[in-house]
This record gives sequence, structure tokens and C-alpha cells, in this order.
Amino acid sequence: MMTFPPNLNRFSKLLMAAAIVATVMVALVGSLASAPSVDAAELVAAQSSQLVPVPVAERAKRGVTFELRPDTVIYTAAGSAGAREAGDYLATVLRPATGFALPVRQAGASQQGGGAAGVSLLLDGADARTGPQGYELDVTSRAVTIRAAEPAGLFAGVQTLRQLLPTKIENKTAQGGPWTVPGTHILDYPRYAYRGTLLDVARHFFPVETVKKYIDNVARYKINYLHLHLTDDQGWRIAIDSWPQLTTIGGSTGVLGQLPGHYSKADYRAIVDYARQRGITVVPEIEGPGHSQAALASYAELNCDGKARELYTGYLPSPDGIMCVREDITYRFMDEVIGEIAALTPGPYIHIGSDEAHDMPAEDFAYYVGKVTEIVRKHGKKVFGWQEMLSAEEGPQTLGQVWIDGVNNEDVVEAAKNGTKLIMSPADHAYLDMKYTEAQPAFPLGNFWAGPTDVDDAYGWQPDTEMPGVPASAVVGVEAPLWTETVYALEHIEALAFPRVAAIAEIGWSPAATHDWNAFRERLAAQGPRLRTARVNYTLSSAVEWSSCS
Ligand code: TNX
Repeated sequence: MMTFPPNLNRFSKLLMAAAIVATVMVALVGSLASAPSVDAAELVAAQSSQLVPVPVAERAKRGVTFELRPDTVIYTAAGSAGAREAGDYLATVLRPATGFALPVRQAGASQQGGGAAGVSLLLDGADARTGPQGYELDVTSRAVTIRAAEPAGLFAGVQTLRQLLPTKIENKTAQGGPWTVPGTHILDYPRYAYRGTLLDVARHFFPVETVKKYIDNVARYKINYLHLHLTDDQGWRIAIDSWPQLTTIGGSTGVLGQLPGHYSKADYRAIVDYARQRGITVVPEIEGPGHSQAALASYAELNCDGKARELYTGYLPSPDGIMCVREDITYRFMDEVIGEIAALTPGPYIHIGSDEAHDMPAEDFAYYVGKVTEIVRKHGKKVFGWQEMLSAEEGPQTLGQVWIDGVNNEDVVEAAKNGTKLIMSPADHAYLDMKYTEAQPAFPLGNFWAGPTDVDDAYGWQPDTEMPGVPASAVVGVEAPLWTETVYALEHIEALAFPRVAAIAEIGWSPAATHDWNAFRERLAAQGPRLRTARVNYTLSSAVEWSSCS
């Protein structure tokens, strides 16, 4: 029997159990609004499609086929930089396998009218139900036309078009055609405005190229937020000019001393731009008051005793990684850090962490959260934080992230009733770092504590009923976190994220009434050859009957 220090909570005990197993093995080897309601007849039509996430409504046009040809042109709404970005992105996705030039041009009157040949991405004439993120996609034998109110809808429509093309479109080198798109009319819009994934670059650092690949592949499923966990006990991963030792010292290690590193501001801007060009907004997280040892090791003056902490390379949260919350210097530090982060952040949110500040007196915790909330708002951003934050901060301007049952449910329910909006990341369904099955004990990848979580578990929940007492209207999104204590390569990221992130993406996008595991697993099976062709190292979960051919 393993025994644990009594002050550890349930999560830490389970994670510690996982850590012990892992150690033994190592020794051996924008504004968020809810979607309009859906017509039931339309939903029946939607189920026939192979798309993930399943669209709101789809009507096939029998006998109609569009074909991309060497001279096909992509037209984008005149005067819109966002539409142009969506068009450039579509061309980037289609050029390698087709080998076609696919020039991107401004749409003229004939495209706006919908009669012209080619592929058009337009910002007028969409059905009003598409809202700020939805789209209509129409395929005739002459033209593919995507219409949306905003560029976000065009990006979503681009992903749908990509999945309507043959699987070989995912090749990185030119293939023979034909490049056919079946005739169809799709009306589609998301259930929730926020569909995110978190990548933990603090436990292990991942270079820009790895993050870009992850962005490329989550974008397929209409994920629209990338939450970057930039700081933790084991590493500080973003350059801050006013506190340079955060990266020279705090970025110099990782779990078990592996994968040190940090992003320069130019690197970080490159990630933010790359994400935006794929319809994804980056949410930076600066953790505190716990999970902060990398900062405390970088600057002696941030510690209550004036002595720098040691660098930390352990696997569990460090008991010493707690900020000195009653000292003014902590808030000068946070002000300068958050000021620099805000300047790098076009999106509305800054995530302030706030989980697992073990043993900190409630008043001290509330003091920290209150001060940091003020700082975030002063820099023009909205506060986002783990559910523990909701014991101290709530209201319509605050976004809370639910991750665990039984720690402070009462705070979450009360905050939600008082207008706080929630993103749902229940660890036992949405944590991409959990192992898929019990049968993988010798598989060094993945945590145990909230799992195992196979694809059916990832799909088997509803955001609006997940936490009893929370009003459905408080839930504005879902997020699938990928923590990286056990993860140290892109292939690991992909094995854990795919295909489960597609399950979370569908829960966040598709209408509740379409929710059906058997239908989903069939549609998901068709994604296997696409992911394989795209060289994504997805896991062949036995919950899905994968197709062996394209
Ligand atoms: C819990 S989720 C954590 C993370 C760990 C993760 C491992 C949360 C707010 N805290 O620090 O990496 O579990 O699954």
C-alpha cells in the first residue's frame, strides 16, 4: 500500500501514484454567445455525412460534383483581410497534394452574386442562423461558395471543404486527381463559441515548429482557441524584457531536467500569427500563486525569505512553488509580466492559473486573485482562471475553467449563478494527457489519475450537465488540456491528442441533439486515413473500427 502525506488532495495523490509508476519505469527504461436552436428535420440529414464535427444540416445534391482543376481560382470577399487570410489558408492546404497554383484573388461582382465558377469565400448573404462563427457551404458543378458573416465562419467552412475532398488531399506531395467535391448544401454553426485545447509547454518545452504542427492538426476539427500554459514550477517559457532571468534561469530546465527552452517574443508572435491564420486565438497562461517555482528560482526578491528557490524538475506540483502573496513586489512583477504578455496578445483573455495553491489561507489566495484580476483588466484583457479562482472572483467579466469535481463545486455553482461564464474541461473526459486504457501500464506516455479515458469517454459527456447546479447558460465552451509531464516529443503530443481532441471538438461544435456515439465513431473512423496521410501519429483506439482504406 502506498501512503501519502495527509495534506495532498485527491488529484495529487493519484498523480503521485502515477509518478511513482512512471519513475519506476524510467528506472527500468471574443464575446461568447450561445447558438440558435436547430430544426429536427435538418439534423436527420446531417447524420449521413462523414464530417467531424458533424454539421448542423447537410443536404446532398445527387449527381452533382465539383472538380478542382489546374486553373481553379480562390476568390475572397473584397476588402476583408480576414477573408483573404482564410483564402490563403485554403490555398496552403490544397496546393501540396493537387500541385495546382490556386491563386487567391479578390472577389468581383460575379462572385458576390454567387454565379461565377471557382471557389469563393464571401462575407455576405449567409443565412442569419450562421451567427458570428458559422457558415453556409454550397457545392454545384461549377462552384464552391462559402458564405459567413465573419472570417471565423470562413475558416470553419474551409475545414469542412477540406474533409469533403478525397483523403489524398492530405498528402504533402502532388498526387493525381480527380479532386472532386460532392454536390451539397451545408448550414453549420457552433453550439459553443469557445472550443479550445491547452498545450503545456512548461513541464517540457516544445519548439515553435511543434506548436505549429499541433495548431495545423487541431484546426481540422474547428478548434478555435489555443491555451498555452507558459509557466509552471518546472519552467518559464516566454521572454519578459523587464525580468530577463525568468527565461535564462527559469527556462533552463524541465521535468527530470529534460527539454529546457523558451520562446523569444518573435517566436511567440510567430505562434500567435500562425494560429490566427488558421482561425485560432491564443490564450496565454501565467500561473500563480502556486505552480510558480521557476519564477521563484529566477529572482531571490520574489521570495518571502529573500532567497531564490532551487530549480524544480519533479513531476508533481512543487510544495515550494508558492508566490509571496502579501508583498508588493509580487504585484509589481505581475504587472510588468502581464503588461508585456498583454502587448503580445490580440485575443481577449489572459489566463491567471490559480489552481492548487495548496494550504494557502483563503484570504491570502483571494488577495492574490483580486490583485492580479485588477492588473489583467488594467491591461485591457479579460480574466480567465482555473475553477479554484472562483472562490475569490466572479461575475460576467470573468471566465472560469472547470477541471475537477469535488474540490470547490459550491464556488463554481455560485459564480455561475452570478453570471460567471464557464469553460468545461472535466479531467475524466477532456484531459488529453490521460492514458487511453488500463492495458497500457508499461506505456510511458500519459497520466493515470483521472483516466483511463478512451475515445468513448472523451465523447461521453455533455458540457451543460457535467457539473450539477451550474445553469446551462453559464457554459460557453469546452477545452481539452494536454499536460506534458510524460510527453517529450511531437509524436507523443499527437498520440495523446488524436483522435480524442476530435471528440471534444465535436462536443463543443455540434448540436446536442446530434450527439450519438455510434454515429460519431463511424465518422471518426473515416478520419483515420486522413490523419495517417497527413502523417499525424494518432492512436488506433480499439473503441473505433478504423477503416483500412481511403
Ligand atoms: C492537474 S488541471 C493540473 C496540472 C497537471 C494535470 C495533470 C490543473 C488546473 N492542474 O497542473 O499537469 O493535472 O493531469
